[in-house]
Amino acid sequence: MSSDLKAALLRRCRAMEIPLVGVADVERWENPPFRPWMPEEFYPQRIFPEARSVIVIGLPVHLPALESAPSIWYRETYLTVNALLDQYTYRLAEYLNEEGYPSVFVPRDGYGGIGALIKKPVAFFSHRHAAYFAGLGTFGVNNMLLTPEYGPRVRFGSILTAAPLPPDPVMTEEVCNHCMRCVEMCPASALDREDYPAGLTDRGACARNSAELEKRRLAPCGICIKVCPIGKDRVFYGREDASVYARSERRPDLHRAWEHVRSYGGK
Ligand code: B12
Repeated sequence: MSSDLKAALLRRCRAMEIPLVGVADVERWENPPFRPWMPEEFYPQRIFPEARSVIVIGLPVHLPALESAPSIWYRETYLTVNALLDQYTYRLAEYLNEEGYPSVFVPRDGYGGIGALIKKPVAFFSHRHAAYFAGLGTFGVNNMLLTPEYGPRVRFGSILTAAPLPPDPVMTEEVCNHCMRCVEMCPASALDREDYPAGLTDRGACARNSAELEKRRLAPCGICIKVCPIGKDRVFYGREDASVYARSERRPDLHRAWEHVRSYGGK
């Protein structure tokens, strides 16, 4: 196990303003934490047989931009975070390659447009399961990985590496508080009240809603992550009261701002 390499990697991440980083060893996929579990073909060591560890990074989605969703502001934020995830994970993989450990980055999404998802709503590798094993959070009713720092308002990217790095502990305390705001406010009624993975997203309904928004260049939807009350980002931005999305009288100033943003930039 190389603790020095891990320390050097964490220093690099800090220098790149990456707030969340975790490491999982690939054996964790062999011991499913819940059922149903994914087929073995999705395990990192099946995709890249040299893999010994998976490094997962998380970049936050800024809550005030997301709050205007669906909007061009959130869409552009999402695209920017995606581009950074790909670039950072590529660069970290290259660093590990230079250090002599064969490594690859996995693109943050891995599908060719919403049409591909409507046909087959799964990607070849799951970043949120990797983030779970890397100790970054636990699954919420909205099917997302919730982190104490940003709730579900964080996007993940992963690096599969031959480097045997010391893994981080898996988080045991549940982060979701089962408030059900995500279920109640989903515009596609795609979520149910059961915990993940018993209550899986109705992927078809979610993807079709996204396809409609895409026609107006306003995808993704983002509502199930904006209404989640969990996350220190809420305190940071002064948004502790997550009831404001359903009750405009609580923050008319914010509702006016969101209406303004939404009325520009879409088709
Ligand atoms: C496909 C996809 C979608 C699809 C389908 C969602 C889905 N599959 O649940 C759509 C378009 C609907 C979607 C929507 C959203 N997504 Co999305 N999406 C993905 C993507 C590209 C792949 C997900 C995937 O395939 N997972 C793999 C399988 C293993 O997971 P699973 O589907 O839950 O499977 C379980 C069970 O089905 C069971 N199982 C039983 N039998 C079988 C059989 C097979 C073949 C499989 C695979 C599994 C299986 O095993 C699994 C383990 O429990 C990932 C990026 C990535 N590559 O990871 C982002 C990702 C999951 N999305 C993300 C986000 C944020 C969203 C949205 C909020 C939209 C947005 N960006 O604003 C919404 C939220 C929807 C919701 N509440 O669920 C983030 C999540 C971040 C987080 N904090 O958790 C990700 C990780 C992107 C990223 N790089 O950060 N998404």
